[in-house]
Amino acid sequence: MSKILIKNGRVISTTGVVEHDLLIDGESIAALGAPGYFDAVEPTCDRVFDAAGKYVLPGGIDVHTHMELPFGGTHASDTFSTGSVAAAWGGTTSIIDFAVQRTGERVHDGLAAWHAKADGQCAIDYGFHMIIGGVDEDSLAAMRDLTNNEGITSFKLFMAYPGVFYSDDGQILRAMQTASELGSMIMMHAENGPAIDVLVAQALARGETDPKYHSLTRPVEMEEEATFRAIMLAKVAKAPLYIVHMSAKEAVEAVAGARGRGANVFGETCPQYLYLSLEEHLAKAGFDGAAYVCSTPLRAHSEGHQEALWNYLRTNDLSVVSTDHCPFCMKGQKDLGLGDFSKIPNGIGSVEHRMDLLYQGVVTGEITLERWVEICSTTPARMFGLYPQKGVLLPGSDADVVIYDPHRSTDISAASHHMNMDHSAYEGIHVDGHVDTVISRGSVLIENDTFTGRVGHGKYLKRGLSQYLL
Ligand code: DUC
Ligand code: ZN
Ligand code: ZN
Repeated sequence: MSKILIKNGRVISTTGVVEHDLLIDGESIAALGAPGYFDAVEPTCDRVFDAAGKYVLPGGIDVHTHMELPFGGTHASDTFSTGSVAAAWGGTTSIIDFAVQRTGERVHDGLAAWHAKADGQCAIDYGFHMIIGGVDEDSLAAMRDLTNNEGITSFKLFMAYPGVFYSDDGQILRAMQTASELGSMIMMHAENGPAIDVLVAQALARGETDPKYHSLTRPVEMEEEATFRAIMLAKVAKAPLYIVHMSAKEAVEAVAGARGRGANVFGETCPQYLYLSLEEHLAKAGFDGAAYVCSTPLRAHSEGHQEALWNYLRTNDLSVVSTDHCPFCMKGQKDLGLGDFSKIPNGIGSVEHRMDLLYQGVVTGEITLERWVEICSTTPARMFGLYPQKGVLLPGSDADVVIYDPHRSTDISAASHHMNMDHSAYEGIHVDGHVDTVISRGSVLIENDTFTGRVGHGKYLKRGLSQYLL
């Protein structure tokens, strides 16, 4: 059992920033104390990190990743191994990935396949949500078993992608009723898929094939309408509802309205919706915009979505920032959609950059340090039943710790990132701040710009019910 002392740092929690030293014993946090409090035990420590001038925060938790997801005629290009190492580089010490039940498949078979992919392959701890791709008696029974026995307490449903993951309103209601009975969380991809499919076919018939039509055929109204419908169905079923990857301000307005009425409705957004846009990225000349095809789509900057999303992050109508990490290479994957935007695999990879990109919100005054930690670590832990094991630096919590250096900077580039992608959606972006040291359950994963961790270190996280309900 090794002992680690982190001294002279500024420890960030949701409630403030304090100068505290932190003692790690084995895999857990042993104690926090005023600067110098652990001087007497320092000689007995195996490692001592001087965090003077740096921040000390709970490891990031990215609750929305898709490692190796079969999608769009190919597979997301990060394995659990490459993706979890990349996450560690970026200060993320836990992920919750989406295990998949495809239409026609049994939930338990889909789950077993996901365990087989991840087992022994992760550098950081990981849990699963379950995508329910076919709501029927079998899958509803499986929801009960997963919640009660497997530590999977959240289920994603799709109002989009007919023929792939889509559920109709009746199926959604039934799954929500089951979630209500169990206390589990419904996660919703809220876009009106059948209507979008009509708009896509019409655009293609007009010869509109460039990547930008991906967004133009998924207008704001399709996200807004589906979000509102999901909220109404959840109200009828009395189920908690978490809307994933929100990009349209009008849709978040619907979440804010429901929250104002006291409903257990929560919103998540992703860095791409805070920083990237239809005009500047998706509409790039030629096929370059394909890099930015994801769903929900990037929105028009001129419509004010980015400003509104930052504001909703401050008001907690958006409670979590995840990445929806779903990487595809340009060559051999995104190029499946050359000449037909609807065949471009949907997804952006950024599991490595979430903590840095959100820290930019602190630098630019959009959010406080406390809010940074809250939306990237503490709320994700509470929302998905991992608190206080994760998401907080308290005695007894897992020693998942990031030392963050606000005096260094990071240049994001495919040439230096660790994700298995031949491009970066954030190529050339310069961010203030740099992940200095990353510790996962007392093991040092990153220090001195070197990965010192181990694939296989990461453990499966059996989660409890949400601790975030109103
Ligand atoms: N959206 C994406 O962009 N990729 C994967 C699935 C999804 O809903
Ligand atoms: Zn989705
Ligand atoms: Zn997703």
